[in-house]
Amino acid sequence: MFCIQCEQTQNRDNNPGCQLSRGLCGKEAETADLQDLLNYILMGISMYAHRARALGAADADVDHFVAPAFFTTLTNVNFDADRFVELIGEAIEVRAKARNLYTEAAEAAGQAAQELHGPATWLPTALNRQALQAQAHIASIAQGDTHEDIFAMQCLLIYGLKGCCAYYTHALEVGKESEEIYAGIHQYMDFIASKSQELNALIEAAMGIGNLNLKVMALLDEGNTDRFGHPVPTQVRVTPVKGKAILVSGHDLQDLHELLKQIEGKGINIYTHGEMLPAHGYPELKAYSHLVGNYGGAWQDQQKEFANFPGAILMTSNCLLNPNVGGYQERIFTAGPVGWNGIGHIENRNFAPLIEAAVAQPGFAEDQIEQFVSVGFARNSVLGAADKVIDGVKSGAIKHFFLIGGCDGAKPGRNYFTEFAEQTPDDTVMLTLGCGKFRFNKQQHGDIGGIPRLLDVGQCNDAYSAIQIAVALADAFDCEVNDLPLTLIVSWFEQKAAAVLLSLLALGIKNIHLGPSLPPYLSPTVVNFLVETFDLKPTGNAQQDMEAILKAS
Ligand code: SF4
Ligand code: SF3
Repeated sequence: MFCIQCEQTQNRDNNPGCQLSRGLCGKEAETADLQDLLNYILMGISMYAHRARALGAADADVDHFVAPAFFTTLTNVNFDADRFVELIGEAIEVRAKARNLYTEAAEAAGQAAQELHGPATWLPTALNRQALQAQAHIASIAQGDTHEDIFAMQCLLIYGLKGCCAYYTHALEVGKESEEIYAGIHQYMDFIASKSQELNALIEAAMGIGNLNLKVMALLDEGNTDRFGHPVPTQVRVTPVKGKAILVSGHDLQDLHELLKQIEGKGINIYTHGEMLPAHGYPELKAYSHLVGNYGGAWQDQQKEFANFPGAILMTSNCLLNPNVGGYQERIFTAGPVGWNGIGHIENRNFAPLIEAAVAQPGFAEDQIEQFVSVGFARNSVLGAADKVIDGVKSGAIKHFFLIGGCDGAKPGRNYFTEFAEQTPDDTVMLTLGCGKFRFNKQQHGDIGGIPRLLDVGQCNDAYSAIQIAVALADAFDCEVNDLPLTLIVSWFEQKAAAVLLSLLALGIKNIHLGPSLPPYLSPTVVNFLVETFDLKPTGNAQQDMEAILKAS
């Protein structure tokens, strides 16, 4: 096992990477190895699909397979070794289809098909856990003695593309797909498989993945808003009400919608958890009266919070932790890309087992005192109040904007983000998104002339919405985004955040403060490049950073 994809990766004697019997996230070495093999074969699929597309040939089965399969290997998504054996078997079949597609397209074009190797041809000796694990070394990212800068860039590409594929999977779930995105995914998978040693080509590909991810997030935004309407400012109850209950976590709004429909009239209340909180702002979702509130905070606290939740739980995407620790393994269910060995998995959005588990639980015995947080400040509602915001800036009532958001995690250094939010002066506005917001979204931040000082833009993918807000403000002030009184304070944890970071960099956004630490796979040279080219800053001390930002603005 060697896995270095997330912020909490182990670090022994300055040697980063989880490489013992289990990663810090709970992923067993065997599962990590099987994930490497799956990723390897996915690259093989794309090697053929990319070449076939250049000859005008595409196949829906091939295209549809890669992104959702890649998603299963993100941090805190799927821990089920058997599921990866199945996926590897399916991937081998899809690769054969992609190979035929390419061979036939080359033949039709009167060309000789290229002989491809490595991920394009590798086959296991047998399709079982033991045989696969014995051969997994060929697919390890740590394989070979790659120079540290090349290794850093290869990691950035793989993890950025993983995040992008995860968002694309969400877009597919809300009925959006795009030829351009399929082509881009295959192109960059193929590029990664080529193991380029050219630093400039690798940097160019990183920016390409950033741009691709921007288009994916735009597509997902379109899918969510077409289906559920544009989010509107909404007060969300964060204390329980009496009755049977289901908790829905993760990012998949379609899962929540289906469940809301299936549960109608059954007397069960639904609560959102973690990244599902922004769902309350969507008109088509908030219309359901049994979507009663939000429960708990960010993903890292789930073992305690789920243990105390007196109902059933649905995990629609990342971030899942070991459900056996809190003793709620009988009443938690996974869906879509998520999995844990022995935990019930919902197939085809048939939520009957989840509903049954909720009915068997006691539910909340009584109403607790009402408390609320606000959501629904995505691009449409913020830009609807743009005149007010622009006047606020012109009159000097709003001195600065901060975007404080991204992924949360368990490390103590993450207090930085809590402290930073607490120290924002009263004449500044905070935009937030991702699960990092739970560090400060229940505090009272007040308002500036009716504009709330904390505006919850949405999930991490709603970085797209935040970018649109920034671009519109820049237009209004006839300047560049980098010239706005705006500072981005980004917390990263997993690969979706890597994709968002690449998108921000590809847009040329400078002066991003990134923490709580820099990605462990980056080499000093690559970090220097990012610092010099993009003015990227590692987060330091909240008070000192705040002083420096306000002094410079
Ligand atoms: Fe380690 Fe993170 Fe990989 Fe889990 S996902 S094995 S914690 S690096
Ligand atoms: Fe959080 Fe996992 Fe990333 Fe979507 S739920 S921001 S960490």
